[in-house]
Amino acid sequence: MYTQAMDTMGKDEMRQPAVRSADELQLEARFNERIDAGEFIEAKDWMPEHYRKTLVRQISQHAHSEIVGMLPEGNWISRAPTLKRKAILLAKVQDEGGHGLYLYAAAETLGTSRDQMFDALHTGRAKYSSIFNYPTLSWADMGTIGWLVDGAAIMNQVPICRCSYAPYARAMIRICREESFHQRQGFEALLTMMTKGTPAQKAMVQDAVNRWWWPSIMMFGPPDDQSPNSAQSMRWGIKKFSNDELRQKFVDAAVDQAKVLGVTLPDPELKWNEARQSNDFGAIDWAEFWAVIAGDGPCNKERLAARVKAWDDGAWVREAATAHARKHAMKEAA
Ligand code: BYC
Repeated sequence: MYTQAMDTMGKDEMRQPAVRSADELQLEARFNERIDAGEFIEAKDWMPEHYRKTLVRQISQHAHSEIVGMLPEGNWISRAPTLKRKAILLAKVQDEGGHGLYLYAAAETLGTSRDQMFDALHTGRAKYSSIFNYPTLSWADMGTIGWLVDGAAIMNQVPICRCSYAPYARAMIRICREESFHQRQGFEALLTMMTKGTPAQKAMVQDAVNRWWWPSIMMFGPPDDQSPNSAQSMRWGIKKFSNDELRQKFVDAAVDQAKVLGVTLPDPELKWNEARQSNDFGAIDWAEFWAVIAGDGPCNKERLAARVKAWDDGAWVREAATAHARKHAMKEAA
């Protein structure tokens, strides 16, 4: 089961802090004032334990998502249709590895080691984004992941560039620039297939969009009234918008982009609402979402097994690097 968050405390404990001393209450009041004033919190600043744990939970899940997110696309590197597409895909997957590393480094500033985070991932205690538990069945999935999955990621992540924890905010600035390139290359790949492709290629794009649409809008997380972490994370400026607000912004942007591409979004209830100045959309299958994050998605076991194998296969590299560092340190000391 891949269901537990990156915390050592139980959920109730996480949400109801223990009795605190007068000093601690004062520190917390000062911390809240800084948050209210829109100040950034740095790694060495005092912070409530729950704030620290919430950040470790979110940042480590985010880092794992980047690393696991390399797998569905890695599957297509050797089958890219042209050298140009192969080079783009290689660069994109490599960027995602880099994003994972910035994020692990940001989480480490909060006192959790990379080994602890990897252990939580490999033993199924940590979550990663639901979206990466779906299979990539055709080349059009590469373009669709860029367009929809990276598009959803940007919508969610741009506000994090202004989140209250400075090391996370700084990491997100570079990540968002690269994600923006990822989204555009996906859109451009799909546009090429839709404007210059054969009927079979156009059908392949539509099929990919049909399969990725609903999982993409699930990426924003459960509806606000079923999101246990949102209220506190928004209070602390970790989240700037709620899950439903970001989902709505994404749907509105995607509807216009789908028109340019000439694809149909697979939701018969998708319709412009003049009064709300937004698109209404059909009911999301939340049972599917909860099943996927509980470990029962189409590819959960395969993804986790691939990560564990990569870790085990890399043991000799870690040992060699450690031995080299030790030798280097001994030489320096001598
Ligand atoms: N998948 O109270 P809630 C990317 C969990 S993109 C799995 O609303 P929160 C990439 C949630 O963790 C993807 N689990 O939580 C793109 C919580 O469980 P725990 C990564 C999910 O934290 C392209 C429970 O459900 N992006 O990296 O307030 C290529 C209740 O939810 C999901 C980020 O991580 C989900 N979709 O809000 C390569 C962005 N949604 O922890 C890579 C940063 C919810 O209590 N993260 N859950 O056991 C965030 O913005 C927030 O953490 C979320 C969830 C909006 C995702």
